[in-house]
Amino acid sequence: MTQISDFSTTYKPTWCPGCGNFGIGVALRQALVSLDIPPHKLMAVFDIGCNSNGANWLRANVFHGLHGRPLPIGVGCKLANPELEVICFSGDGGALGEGGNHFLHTCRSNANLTYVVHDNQLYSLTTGQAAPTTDEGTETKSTPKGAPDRPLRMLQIAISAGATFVARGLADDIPGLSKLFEAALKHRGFAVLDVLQPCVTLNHINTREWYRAHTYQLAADHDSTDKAKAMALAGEWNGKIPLGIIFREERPTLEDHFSQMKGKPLTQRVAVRDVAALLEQFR
Ligand SMILES: Cc1ncc(C[n+]2csc(CCOP(=O)(O)OP(=O)(O)O)c2C)c(N)n1
Ligand code: SF4
Repeated sequence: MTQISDFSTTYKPTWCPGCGNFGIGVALRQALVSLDIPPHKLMAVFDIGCNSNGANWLRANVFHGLHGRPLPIGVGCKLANPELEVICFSGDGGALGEGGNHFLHTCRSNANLTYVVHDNQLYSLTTGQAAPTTDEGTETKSTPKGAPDRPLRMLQIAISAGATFVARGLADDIPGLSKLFEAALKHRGFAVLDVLQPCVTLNHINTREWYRAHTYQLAADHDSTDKAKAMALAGEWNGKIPLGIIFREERPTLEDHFSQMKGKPLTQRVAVRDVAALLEQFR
């Protein structure tokens, strides 16, 4: 049986004390244990950002890539070896700014992987510029007179572009978030999980108290197959923000369209090459 300690490395996270990224990391590990997914079966693809500095803290197959680009890397990993559980991680800046195009097209393709967006309403690693999620009028380091643009509603975009599992959780609600992780990992298709994450150092508006006061849990009888209702819920922000599984549907995944994906994973069909000499050139 997989245990939490299986995912431990010798590194300590570099996050500020109280950062919401800690809760996301713990909830993820709990879900992996509960689903008995061991480190060697997990492919974790990280963006660039505070969120993705968690790469050093997770023992698994880990790729720490370019800003905004974890999705195409994750799709490639899944196509090469569908036996891996692929999870990609971004901040809201990486997901909707630098990686916005990849987000749209991964939704369309319904690639069979999970996307976790650490949503703190800012570009945090670069010390607090406005992100595509920042509310209009918010004063930030890059918008001292107030953000001029409208925020993007990530989950509405996800539903309209074709994602087949769309949910939102709170970084501070570890038991609830862990259950959402489990549901997302069990889903066959592109699962988008928006996690509201306090950035205690830079975001003094969307604090953990603010998130608690401005969110509500969807009712147990919420019909997540009702697309029109889901679109309306995914657009709620300026009153109360819904948490839970907002939308879910089943449709063929990207891999289902490729006949060459049938049978053994590609990684087991190609001759294993020793890449040590190649890697040596980049040292
Ligand atoms: C293509 C590219 N653009 C910009 C940067 C600079 N950059 C690095 S991290 C970062 C902010 C990341 O913010 P977000 O994705 O929201 O993650 P957070 O730090 O908030 O977790 C930026 C703009 C970069 N590394 N690469
Ligand atoms: S700056 Fe914000 S997001 Fe980054 S580690 Fe600190 S609290 Fe977390």
